[in-house]
Parts: sequence; structure tokens; C-alpha cells
Amino acid sequence: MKMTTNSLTRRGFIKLSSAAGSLAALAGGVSLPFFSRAAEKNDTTAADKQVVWSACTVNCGSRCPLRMHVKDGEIIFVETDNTGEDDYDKQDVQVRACLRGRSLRRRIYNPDRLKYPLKRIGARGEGKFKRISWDEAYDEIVASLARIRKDYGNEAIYLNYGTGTLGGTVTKSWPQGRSLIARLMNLNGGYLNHYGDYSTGQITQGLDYTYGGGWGYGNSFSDLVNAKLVVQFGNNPAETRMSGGGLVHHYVESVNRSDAKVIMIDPRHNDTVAGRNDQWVPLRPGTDTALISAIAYEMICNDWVDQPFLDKYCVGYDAKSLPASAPKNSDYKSYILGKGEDNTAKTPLWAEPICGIPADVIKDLAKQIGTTKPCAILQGWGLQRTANGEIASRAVAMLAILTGNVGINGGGTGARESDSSIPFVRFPALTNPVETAISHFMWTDAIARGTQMTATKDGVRGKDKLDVPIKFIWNYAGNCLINQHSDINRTDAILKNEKDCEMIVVIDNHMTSSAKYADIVLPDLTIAEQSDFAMDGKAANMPYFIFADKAIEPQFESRGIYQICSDLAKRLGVEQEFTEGRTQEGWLRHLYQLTRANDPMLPDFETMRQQGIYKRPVKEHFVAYKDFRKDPINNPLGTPSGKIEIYSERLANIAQSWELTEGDVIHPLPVHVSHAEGYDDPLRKEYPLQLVGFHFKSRTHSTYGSVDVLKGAARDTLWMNPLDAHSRGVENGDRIRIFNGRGEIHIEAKVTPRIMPGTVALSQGAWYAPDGSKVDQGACINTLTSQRPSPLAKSNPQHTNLVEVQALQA
Ligand SMILES: Nc1nc2c(c(=O)[nH]1)N[C@H]1C(S)=C(S)[C@@H](COP(=O)(O)OP(=O)(O)OC[C@H]3O[C@@H](n4cnc5c(=O)[nH]c(N)nc54)[C@H](O)[C@@H]3O)O[C@H]1N2
Ligand SMILES: Nc1nc2c(c(=O)[nH]1)N[C@H]1C(S)=C(S)[C@@H](COP(=O)(O)OP(=O)(O)OC[C@H]3O[C@@H](n4cnc5c(=O)[nH]c(N)nc54)[C@H](O)[C@@H]3O)O[C@H]1N2
Ligand code: SF4
Ligand SMILES: [Mo]
Repeated sequence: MKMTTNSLTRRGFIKLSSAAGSLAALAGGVSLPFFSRAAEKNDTTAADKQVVWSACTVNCGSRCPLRMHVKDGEIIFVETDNTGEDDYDKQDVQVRACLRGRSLRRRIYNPDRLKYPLKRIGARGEGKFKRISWDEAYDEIVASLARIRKDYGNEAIYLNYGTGTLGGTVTKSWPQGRSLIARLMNLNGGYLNHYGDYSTGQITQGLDYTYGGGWGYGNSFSDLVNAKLVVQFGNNPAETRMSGGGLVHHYVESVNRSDAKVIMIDPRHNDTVAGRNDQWVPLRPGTDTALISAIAYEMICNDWVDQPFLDKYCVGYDAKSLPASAPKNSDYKSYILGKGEDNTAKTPLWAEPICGIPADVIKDLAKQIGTTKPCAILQGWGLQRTANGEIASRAVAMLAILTGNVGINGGGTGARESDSSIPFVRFPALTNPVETAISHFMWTDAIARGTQMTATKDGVRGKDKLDVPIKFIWNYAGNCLINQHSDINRTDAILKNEKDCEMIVVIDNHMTSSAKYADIVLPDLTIAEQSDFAMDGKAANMPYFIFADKAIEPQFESRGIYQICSDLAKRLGVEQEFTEGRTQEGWLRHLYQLTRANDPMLPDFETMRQQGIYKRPVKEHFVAYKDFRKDPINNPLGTPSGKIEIYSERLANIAQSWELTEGDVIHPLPVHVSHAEGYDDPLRKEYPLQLVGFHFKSRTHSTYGSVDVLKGAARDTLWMNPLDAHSRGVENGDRIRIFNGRGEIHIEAKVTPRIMPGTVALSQGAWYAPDGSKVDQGACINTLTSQRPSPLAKSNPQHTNLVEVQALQA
């Protein structure tokens, strides 16, 4: 959309001409002059109408500005960014919201919206509540906190994972340790920490052992213009980074500009390859390590590996660079060639029956990857959200390492792409006096068997073992209490026992399945009912942030998180320490002032409020570990050796000292291992199909899941290959039951060749809707997933499941 009524300033921001209209003061905000082309057409008497910049702050990997058209105090429709020329080459791109953000109005005014504070009167999960006043709710919470602190201490208080509003600044829900709840609890003696997250628990640890620094970085998507070949493992930006000015936009524009061929390795023909002339290589879930080992075999045998790179930058490729502590023949090359402990050469014929990819296709992949330079190797986060995702994520990196593509333009590291954001001073959460931490995924265990959990068995950090179980849960902007955490029936049984976890407080906008398990429910404001900065606008070369202003008054009796925490702080005797005498608006101004002091290029607060979005194009592509590549002595990596660790001594030590569940493997090398509920688990006799989840365009996890038009636009179905469907008498559109030992779901089948035979796929995030006989008619995949943690990160293996499918009688 070209701007006609406003002039453009540098970077394509709208400068509002004074003649464009008068600024009408809103309570707590300033409305924008009316200039929308669409609205002009619809309504020429626009004096009573305002357009207010807001934002979509959910956890979808993007962040989008929304322009709320408000009439008589009601949002009547939603538009998105209309600034700039929308020209990629000029790095002046409109950050256009996806179908979800554009339907935010329907989420705000949804019949499921929470209206008043509630107190549970039925059993947990039953959804029976009575309306109470805010004062009553606060009294209950404060009394419970005091009792639990006295009886168990602060380590019994837990802040559950929740990303519903991670894009906010005041409203920021994730990381939990940086939320306002954390600030409040830090002023009240602290709480039990968690490390890791549901998104990246395994890769964060896996790639830390390879590249160091806690995280594996990749080149920016914009750098794909320099690539000659792009190889992606389970990466689906078309569905998981949907913002128009965000990452998928940079991906598409860059790939279109380069001559690079794209190869997608994924059990599903995902939306990123769909409709493009790309090569799809389907494989069995959880077998990427076998494929990669066989590609490595071909590359070694054909001399396609970059030996000088391996010698100079890496530890443990061959005997030359193996650490002194490592046993003989424990290097990667020996493992691949069959000279290691298992005496098995990882030939394409060895890999074929494991991953289900024909040996000649594997050979061809090896040739393409080994002989085309530069080659960008990328992974999404799907293959690491698995039973041994730590090893799988390290294996993908091996392809980039063997070919010497790390640290160069057009290359990559095997990690996911990096993005850039504009540094912003965050709301200070203060310091937690408690240092003990569990993995984000182990909280149900910490309720049920907390004092049995140890450092070497369960990954407890900061202490050898937990001293107390979890007794109090804060659940702010999260649906992980039920919907998004694995094995709903197990969670249900644990939470139903009110003697174990004694108090659950849910702060949300909607009556979610998690809210139904709360003892106290507090109705929060949506982003449209308050002002906040929306941060971390994700883009390759054009980071941005948004001023999300208050568009409408609070609905019903809902209160914002800042007010809720301030009110509770008052009752806890720490009001002054919590607020520091500032209102929410005061904090926004304060944080922005601190940010601007570090970054004087930013517009002043009022200008920012009016222009809504600030974009900052960056000229250079980001190349991960570029400095290390140039000079590894002076720019060492964060690993103990300062080099890329193919063989990790740290992992070798952990493998020897931790107590692992039978069948779990931690290994110093990225080797292929069997794991629970994999393709070779004997349990397949009973449950023969591998079930993977995926993140779906009609929702952000469960958020937006109750919006009717979105449900209609992209329906939940179980993807099944015709071979698997027809052998079970299932036709496209039939209703089916999916089940395993943990639960059962009823849903419609989508019979499609877009899925690997033997594998079925179900989108994650659908709203759990049990029908009284424990069958989930809502088709929430977590009815079927497992709480068995991954070996190293103790993280969620939610894409690793065995199931069976049967047709349901019509
Ligand atoms: N099986 C399976 N499970 C998964 C995954 C998977 O791939 N497969 N993915 C996992 C991943 S990667 C993640 S990140 C998690 C995500 O799990 P969650 O962080 O729980 O994400 P959502 O389901 O979107 O829940 C966010 C909640 O915040 C609420 N919310 C939205 N806006 C606001 C607001 O302004 N204020 C308040 N108070 N609440 C708000 C929403 O109503 C919703 O209840 O799920 C994990 N679960
Ligand atoms: N629309 C939308 N976008 C989102 C979200 C959302 O809920 N909705 N959630 C956001 C969040 S919090 C996150 S963490 C990211 C998640 O981003 P990802 O984790 O990358 O997304 P997924 O869809 O879980 O997985 C990506 C792909 O991996 C494939 N895959 C699964 N198992 C394997 C395997 O063993 N090997 C290989 N090679 N591929 C495999 C899946 O089929 C899928 O196509 O998405 C973000 N974006
Ligand atoms: S869900 Fe994500 S891509 Fe869609 S509008 Fe919201 S922030 Fe943008
Ligand atoms: Mo995530």
C-alpha cells in the first residue's frame, strides 16, 4: 500500500503531517489521525472513529503491528502496518500481520473471555467456579502464599512456563524470570526457578556442547542470497514465522533472489516447500542422525569433507584432534567408517531401513551437499522436540562442520537462522534469592515426587536434590498447566490431588483448559486494553519494535498484570519496592528514556507513540561465528577448548556420572541411537504409527484457538498417508480415533501423500475437550504425548509418540 496523505521520513516511517487531522486524546493514550484508505472508503464521517496502533504479542516467532479501528469505544476492525513503500530491495518492508493477528478483535470479544475473578467450587478441571471480588481473590492468594512459605519455604512456589504475551514489555510473560510475577515473588523471598523451554530445550543444550555460548547461532535468512544450496531439516518458516515483514518474508525474498536449490528433510511436506520447485525428502521421525551419518560416510569416502577446516577449527573429527582423555577410536570419523565401538560402517545401505530413504537418494544428497559451496544447512526446532533431540540437533550441525560452511556468507552452522532486534531496556525483575532450578518440563514430577528428584537423575540444578515439592503455582499467560504440557491424563491426575499442589493461580484472558484447573482465576487485560511496547520484532535485516497503545477500555472487571501485581505488592508490604512510585505509563516512559539514552537515534516517546512502529534496516547479513572463522585464536568459541567440539569431553563426563533411565543415551559424539517410542521400539507392535506434531497456522499454540473464522480457515485433521489410511479402511474426511496407552482423540482424517508412510501428523495447540469418558473430542495432541524427559536437557519429547488409528463408525 502506498501512502498518499503522509510524507515519508528516513527509514520509511510515517511522519504525520499536522494537517492530517487533529490528535484526539484518549484515556491513557493518544489516538492517531484518521488516514486509512480503506476506512476513508467506508466512512467519510470519521470524526467519531479513531485508529490506534496496537500489536499482536503472542509467541509465534513474529511480532506484528495492528491498527485498531475504534468506534464508540469498540474495535470494529483491525488493519496492519501501512507504513513505508514495502520495497524489499530498499529494505523498507511493511510488517503485515497474519490471519491470526487480523482476527484479534474476535479473540478480545470472544464469548470465552474471562470477566471476573473466580474461585473454584468443583473439582480441578471440572470448570465450576463462583464469582468473587478482586479483594477476596487477593486475600486468598496472599493467605496461601504466607502459609506455604511458612510450611515449606519459598522453593515450593513455582512460576509455570507461559508465553501468551512474551512480546510485551510490562506484560511480558516469558521468560518467567523476567515477568512482573517474578519481580513480585523476588520481593517476597523468591521461588523455584526453571531452566530451558518447551520450544528449544534440547537444541539449546545440544548445540551448546558443539559451539558453546549456550546456543547455536545461524546466519540470517537474508544471507541466503549468497547460498548455492539450502538444506533444511524440519524447518517451516512459512507456517511458524508468518509475519509479512518478518522472517518468512526474508526467507522467501532471499531464496527467490539466489539460484539456490532448496532441499527440505521433513516427515511432512510442510508449507515452506509446498507449491515451490524444491526437493522434499521424507524420512521417519527421529532418524535424522542415521541419514546424516550415511551422508557423512559418503562425504568421507569421496573426499568431500573440508579436512583443513576440520583440522584447524574442530575437536574430535579424527584421531589427530581427539582430546587426550578420549578412548582410542572414539573420534567421529572412526564412528562413521565403522572403526568405533559399534564396528558398523554407516553406509547408505545401513541407513536406508532406519530412516526410510533409499540409499541412492542418500548418495545423491551427499553429493549435492558435499560438492555445492556455499551451502546453507538449517534446522527448525521440530526435530529437537523429540526423545533424543539433543543428539539430533548436534548431528545436523555436523553437515555444516564437515563441509566447512561455518562462518562464511551463504553457509551456515546447522542451527536455525538468527534474527536481529533493537536493544531495549527491560522491566527489571530483580534477583531471585532462590537458586534452585528444575527443567521447565519436570514441574509435574516436582509436584508428585519432588523430594525424590536429584541433580544426576532429574537435572535439578543449584542443589543435589529438591528439598520440597511444588505447592503453589503461578500460571500467567500460559496454557501449559494442561493443554501444552505432555500427557494430559497424567497431569490431570496429579493436579486433581489438592493435597499435593495446594494453590494454583491462573491469570489469563480466556477460560482455557488450564484455567479450569485453577483455584483462583484472575481476568487479565488484553493488549488492546492497555499500553505497552511490543518488543523483539523478528526480522533478518529490519528489526523493529511497536508502541501498542490502549485502544479500548478494560472489558468487564479485568485488570492488567501491572495493577494485579501492584495490588498484591501492597498486601505483601512491598508496594513501594514493586512500583518505585510509577504507574504503568510511568514505567513505559522510564524504560524508553533509558533505552533512548543508549540509542539516541530513536524518536522521542510521543513521536514513537504516534508513529506506532520503528524499523531499523541493517545493511549487513549476519554470519554466525564469522570472527572465529577469521581468527580462531583471538576469537575462540564458548566451548572449553574454544573450538567446535564434535567430540565433547563434557558430554563424556556427564554420560559417565549421570543416572539414566534405561534406554536413554548421552554420548560425546552425535551418533545415531535408538530411543523410546522410536521407529524400532517393540511397542510398535501395539502402536505401529509414529505421530509427530507441528505448529499450525490457525493458532499460536492454543492462543486464537477459539476464534471461529480461524478454525474454519485451517481445520484440525490427522494427516495420514493413503497407504496407512487405506489399510485401515479410512477415507479422506472420515472420523477416526487415535490412541495409545496414554489417551484417545477423535478427529477427521486428512488422507494425503504429503506425509511419510508409517507416520501420522497432528497440529499442536487444539483446545482439550474431554467428553467425560476421557476421549478428547478437541483433538489436543498432548492427550497422547509423553512426560518421559529427554536424557540430557530433561526436556519435552512432544514430537515422539507411537499411536494406532482406527476408523470410527459414522
Ligand atoms: N504436543 C506439543 N505440545 C507443545 C508443543 C508442540 O510442538 N507439541 N510446543 C510447545 C511450545 S514450543 C511452546 S512455546 C508451548 C507454548 O505453550 P503456552 O506458552 O502455554 O502457549 P499458548 O497455548 O499460546 O498459551 C498462552 C496462554 O496465554 C493466554 N494469553 C494470551 N494473551 C494474553 C494476555 O495478554 N494476558 C494473559 N494473562 N494471557 C494471555 C492465552 O489465552 C493462552 O492461554 O507449547 C508447547 N507444547
Ligand atoms: N503459526 C504458528 N507459528 C508458530 C507457533 C504456532 O503455534 N503457530 N509457535 C511458535 C513457537 S513458540 C515455536 S517454538 C516455533 C516452533 O517451530 P518448529 O519447532 O520449527 O515447528 P514445528 O512445526 O514443531 O516443527 C517443524 C517441522 O519439523 C518437522 N519434524 C518433526 N519431527 C521431525 C524429525 O524427527 N525430523 C525432521 N527432519 N523433521 C521433523 C515437523 O514435521 C515440522 O514440519 O514456532 C513458532 N511459530
Ligand atoms: S500471530 Fe504472529 S505473525 Fe500473526 S499477527 Fe500475530 S505476531 Fe504477527
Ligand atoms: Mo515455542
